[in-house]
Amino acid sequence: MFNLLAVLLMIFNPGDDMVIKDQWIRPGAEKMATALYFTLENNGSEADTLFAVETDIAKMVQMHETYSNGDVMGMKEIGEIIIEPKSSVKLEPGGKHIMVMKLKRDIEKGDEVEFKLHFKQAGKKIITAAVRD
Ligand SMILES: [Cu+2]
Repeated sequence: MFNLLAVLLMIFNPGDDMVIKDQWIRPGAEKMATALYFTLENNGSEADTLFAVETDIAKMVQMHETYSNGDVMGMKEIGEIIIEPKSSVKLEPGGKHIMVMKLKRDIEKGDEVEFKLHFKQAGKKIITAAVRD
């Protein structure tokens, strides 16, 4: 009986296949930009896509990827992040990140900031990121 319930929960809660962990955000000053990082772990059997990130603390949020072209380093907007089944994607300094722009207030070490992540399969997920360097 318990196993049946577990199976039913798995079927009707596909969102649980997506685990978001190790989230953190750098400090930032009002009107400036900062970056959010986390690891996405897709335990499901289908690929999933992160297509939007929202927060109340900034006027604009984009998904970015860092690139290097010879000696030139830059970053560009990517429209989505795809997480293949049974694999994970790590956002980290020098790689993919969430650019949090036009901050509405200062965020400082020790603060916690809430974000909403939108996935095609897993739906909406809310995370709380600690502010640190
Ligand atoms: Cu960026």
